[in-house]
This record gives sequence, C-alpha cells and structure tokens, in this order.
Amino acid sequence: MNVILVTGGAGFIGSNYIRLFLQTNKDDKVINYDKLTYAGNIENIQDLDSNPRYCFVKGDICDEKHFTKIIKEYDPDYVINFAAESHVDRSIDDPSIFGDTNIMGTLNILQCLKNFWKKSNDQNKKFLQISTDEVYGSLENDDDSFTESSLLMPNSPYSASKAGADLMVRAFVKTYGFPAMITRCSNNYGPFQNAEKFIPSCIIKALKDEAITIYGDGTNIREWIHVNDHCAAITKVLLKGKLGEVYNIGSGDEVSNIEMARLILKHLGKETGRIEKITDRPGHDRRYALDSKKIAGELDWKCSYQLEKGIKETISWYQNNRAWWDK
Ligand code: NAD
Ligand code: TDX
Repeated sequence: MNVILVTGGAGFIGSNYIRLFLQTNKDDKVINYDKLTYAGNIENIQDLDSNPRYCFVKGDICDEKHFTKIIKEYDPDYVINFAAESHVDRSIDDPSIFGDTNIMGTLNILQCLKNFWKKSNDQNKKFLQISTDEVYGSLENDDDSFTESSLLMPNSPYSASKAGADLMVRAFVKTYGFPAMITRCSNNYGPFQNAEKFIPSCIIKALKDEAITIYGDGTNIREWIHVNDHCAAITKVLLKGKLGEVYNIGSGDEVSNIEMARLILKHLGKETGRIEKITDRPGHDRRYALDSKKIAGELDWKCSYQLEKGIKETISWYQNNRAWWDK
C-alpha cells in the first residue's frame, strides 16, 4: 500500500485526480491537503468522505510547521503538488498571492520534504510538481510546439510564478538530488471546473442566455485536454516516470476561443446565442501547443477522450449540477 499526499485536492484537477486514483489503485491511500481558498470546494470531493482510504486535512502549503506535522504524521510515499492560485486574470489584478502560494508554497513543500526524507533515508519517495504549458510562453505561428527543453518564457504573473516553482524544483533536483519530477499540461476541461475559467463560463453564460465574452478577436488558440486524460498521465509519470525529468501532457486538440464558444452553443442547441468581443486580456498569449512525444513514447500514454464528446459530456455535467455553480 502506498500513501499519497495530494495538495490542492479540493480544486478542479486535484479533486478529479483523487477520485480517479482511488478508483484505479485499490490498495492505496490518499491524504488531501488543501487550504480551501475561493477555488477549493469541499463539495467537489464529498462523495469520498466515507472512503476509508481517503482523508482530508485543511492546511496551507506555505505553513512550514503544519505541513511538516502532517508529513510526519502520514509519512507519504508520494507527494503531488496541485495547490496553486490558478487563474491568469486574477494574477493580472493582484500578482502577490501568486508569488506567495505558487513560488513560496512550493519552496516550503520542497524544504519540508527534503528535511524529512533525508532523516527517514527512504529511497522510494517521490515528489511530483503539477505545472503548465504556460511556463513556455506564447507561440506566434501555427506550426511550432513546445518540447520539454524549450525555454521558459512566461508572460503573465501566473505563468511566471509557475515557472518560478518549476525552477525551484529543478534546483532541488540538481543541488540536493531531491526525488522530483514535473508535468506540464495544456488547458484542462471537465466537471468541477470553476466558473471563472473559459469553458465553464461559456457553458454557464449560454445556459443563462447571457452573452459569452471573448477577449480580443477570439483567435487565440488553446490545446484542450479532458481532465481525466491529464489525471491518467499524472499517475503514469508518478509510477513510471524518471526522477529529475519533465513531461509535457497535451491532447493535440487545438481550438480558437471563438470556435470553442460556437461549439458549446451548437451542442446546447443555441446557435443563435450571443458572443460578445470585449477588451483583450493584457499580455494575452496567442497560442499554446505542446509536443507530447516524450510521455507517449517513454511511458506509453495517450489521450482517450475525443474533444467534441468530452465537451458534450462536460456541458451535460454543468446542466445536471446547476446547484454546484448557481450560488
Ligand atoms: P484550482 O484553482 O481549481 O484549484 C487549486 C486548489 O489549490 C484549490 O482547492 C485551493 O483551495 C488550493 N490551494 C490554493 N492555495 C493553497 C495553499 N496555499 N495551500 C493549500 N491549498 C491551496 O486549480 P486547478 O485548475 O485544479 O489547477 C491545479 C494545478 O494544475 C495548478 O497547479 C495549476 O497551475 C495546474 N494546471 C492547471 C491547468 C488547467 O487548465 N486548469 C492546466 C495545467 C496545469
Ligand atoms: O471570459 C473569458 N473570455 C476569453 O476569451 C475567459 C475567462 C477567457 N478567455 C480566453 C483567454 C484564453 O485565451 O479563453 C482562453 C482560456 O482562458 P482561461 O480559461 O482563463 O485559461 P488560460 O488563461 O489559458 O489558463 C488555463 O490553462 C492553463 C488555466 O487557468 C491555468 O491554470 C493553466 O495553467
């Protein structure tokens, strides 16, 4: 039996991860360590409350004393860090908490684990940092894609803070031989995603017959991956990945924002729904696209979701779970 400590497991990806992990790894136990910020919602993982292999601990990754206490108490084999401030627009309005949580919080986790794991002298411990394609910056033409060795050229306070965390993980690997890996995934969609993000905002606005708001001309492109495909890739990396390595995770499904808005309206049978172009996001990255050959070749991973089917299922989830988002 392995014990996995997941930080940020009450958020969108973390909650989907824990559910899927417990379903597919029948002997393992998960500790969910989450501060429950505005983005953390205990309802996301309420169905797991009665599972004896799951336990929730309220806590802040920046709190050295408390995080160390929990690490000592549960002695996890693996730690996966999902906890972060995750919304680009919020980082533009107020970058400081992005530095605190994403950089300093990750550094705190690294220091606590390094100290504790050194003492326990256990060779099987692993840390996985959940990062993003946004650390590579923006692609200006339609052919390129980012590999794991592309330069880090982040453009928003959010992506700069995630890049800062990635570099700190790298430094711990190189300097202390710390047993860490990093995954960098493209834009996720699926159930339990906060309404502030693009796909839920399109679905919710369309359901309410409000105008979908598109930043700028709507031609910015994102590579969309279903959250369960991301989660399956994370477990592959956790169990089979090579320590010290970075793995990109992408679907190859690139869609412009305006096309995505139209696709959502089409599936809702609201083709005539309104789309309103509004002032562009400052520093708005033009296009993200990942080269995911490394994880496909070395770890035998591939996506299982077809984009339109995944979007349709996601729309149904928001239709069937109105109480979750309509507060
Ligand atoms: P989210 O905002 O939905 O969830 C973040 C979670 O972290 C919340 O439960 C929140 O309460 C918790 N948290 C925040 N600060 C904390 C702290 N100081 N201590 C403990 N917990 C804290 O985010 P998400 O979309 O689920 O993203 C999860 C991770 O995946 C992030 O690291 C993000 O950068 C990364 N990522 C996200 C995407 C995406 O498309 N959403 C893509 C690639 C990578
Ligand atoms: O109302 C909107 N209108 C709009 O045109 C919103 C909220 C967004 N957009 C655009 C901006 C982006 O081009 O849609 C695209 C997607 O926006 P977000 O959902 O805010 O995602 P993005 O900025 O691409 O970042 C996301 O993917 C990478 C996550 O929020 C990050 O946590 C992750 O690292």
